[in-house]
Amino acid sequence: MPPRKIIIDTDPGQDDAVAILLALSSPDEIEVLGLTTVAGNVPLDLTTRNARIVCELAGRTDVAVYAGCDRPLGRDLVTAEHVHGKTGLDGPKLLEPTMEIAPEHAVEFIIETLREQPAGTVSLCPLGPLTNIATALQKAPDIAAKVQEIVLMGGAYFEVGNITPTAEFNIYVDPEAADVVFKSGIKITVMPLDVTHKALVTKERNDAFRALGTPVGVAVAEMTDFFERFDKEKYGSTGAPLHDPCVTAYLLKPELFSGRHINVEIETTSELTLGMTVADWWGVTERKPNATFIGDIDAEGFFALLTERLARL
Ligand SMILES: [Ca+2]
Repeated sequence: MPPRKIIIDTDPGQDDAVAILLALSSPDEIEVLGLTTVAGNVPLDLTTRNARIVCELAGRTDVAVYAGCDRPLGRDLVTAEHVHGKTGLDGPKLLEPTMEIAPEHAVEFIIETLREQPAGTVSLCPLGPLTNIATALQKAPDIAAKVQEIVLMGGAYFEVGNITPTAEFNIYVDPEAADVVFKSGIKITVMPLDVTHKALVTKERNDAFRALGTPVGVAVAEMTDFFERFDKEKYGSTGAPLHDPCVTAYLLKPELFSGRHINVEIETTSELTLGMTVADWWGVTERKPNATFIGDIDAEGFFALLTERLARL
C-alpha cells in the first residue's frame, strides 16, 4: 500500500512536536504533504518557529511549513504558556530554525492540495484550534468532498475540560471553527481528553525515550519532562498526557484505540460552557452521528510504537 497522505495542522506545543516526529518517523505508512501552523498554545510566529525546529530535529527540512491563521475566526486568541512555557517548546535546548517558511498561506495550501489530489486520498490531522481548517472549508466548500478523513485532537466528554471546567483547550480557543468542522459532513475521528489522559508518560516511559541516546530521543524526554510539571500539579497524574501523538499513532495503528460513532455538537454561545464538545456518548438524542469519539487506548502498545518509531529518526 502506498503511504497515507496527510497534512498536519499544528500549534507546537511539546505534544504536537512528538506527534509530528512520530509521523516523520514512519514514511512507509505516512506521507506528510506539509505542516500548517495555527495560533493556539502560543502565538503564530512561535508555532511556526517551533514547527520548523521539529522538522530540523528530524532531519526533514524537505517538509514545507506553511503559516496559517494568527487568531480565531471571531474571538481574541487564548494561549497556554502556563502549560507549554514561553516558547511553546520549553524543556530542551533547541537551536533557532534556519529553514524558510513556505511563501503560501496555510489555508491556500490546504485548499490547493485537496483540489489537486484525487478525492478521498488526503487526510487532515489538526492538533490545535481548528481555525485553518474551518477557514479553508468556508473559502472552498468543494474541498469537503475531497478529504479522506479528519483525525483531530480536541474535546472531552468524561474528562469534561482542561482550560475551563467544561472545555478542552483546542475547541475552546475557536469554538466557531470547531462548529464548522463538526458540521462539515467529513468523516471525523476525535481524540478527546478521555483518551489522551490515558496516554501518560510515566518515568519508565520517559527513561525509554532518553535511553534512545539520539538527539530526538533526548529532546522528547526533555520536552515531556517539562510538560509533566503542569499536569502533575493539576491532576496529580503519574506523568504528562501525550495528547497530540494519539492522532498520528491512530493513523499507524488504529487497533490501539476504541470509541463510539456518535453525535458531537459544539457549544458556541453559552458563557458557562463555551467550547464544550456535547458528545452524545449514551445515545440519548436522535441527533445524527457525525464523529467517531475515541474513549480508550492500549497505552503500553502506544508507547512501544512511539519509542520504536522515534528510534528511527
Ligand atoms: Ca496542539
